[in-house]
Amino acid sequence: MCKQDSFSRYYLQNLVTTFYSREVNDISLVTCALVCLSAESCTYFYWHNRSCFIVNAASPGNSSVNITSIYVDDDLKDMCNLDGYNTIFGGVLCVKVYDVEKNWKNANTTCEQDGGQILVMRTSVFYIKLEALSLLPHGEYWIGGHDMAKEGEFTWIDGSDVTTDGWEDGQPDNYNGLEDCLQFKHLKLNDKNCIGRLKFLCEKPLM
Ligand SMILES: [Ca+2]
Ligand SMILES: [Ca+2]
Repeated sequence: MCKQDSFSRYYLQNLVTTFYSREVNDISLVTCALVCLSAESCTYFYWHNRSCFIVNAASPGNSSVNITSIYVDDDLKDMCNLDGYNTIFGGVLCVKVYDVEKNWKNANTTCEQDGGQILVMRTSVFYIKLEALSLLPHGEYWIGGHDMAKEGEFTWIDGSDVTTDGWEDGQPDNYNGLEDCLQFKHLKLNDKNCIGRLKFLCEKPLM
């Protein structure tokens, strides 16, 4: 059995923009899989119309492509089941639901101590929300966005803008002028006072 048979294809629920480290044109799917296997660090690859995009999650490149599916090495997809982290998106990202309640800042510190950060629902990667649903009971959880720098302008902690239609009706409302942190509330986004104590979601890369 050839090793290239060990890749599984995962279909994404949205069209997703991803950065890639290398593009190889005019090769077959099997050759693309072999390129990924022999690459220094290939987290997953995307192949379409004989174009092969090699993605290194630890070192994203500057070029991006819109993808509808990914191929992930089966050997990788369960690697983050350690210490309560679950694989989502075919194992590209590891997510943990922390069942203890902390304020937003301490929640993020806990995630950093795990080698990651409080969960970011990236603009073009809002699919993570969809993927995460199977992990999440309805409830309230801190996630990695805030408007601490400028009132009303929410950013993720990686610096990217929060651009999503996933807000709860009437939110964000900066209630009482005190709400600067983002929570995931019954699967919708809401701004909430950062000193409140909630369960929270952490993410870390597969590496
Ligand atoms: Ca605010
Ligand atoms: Ca609010």
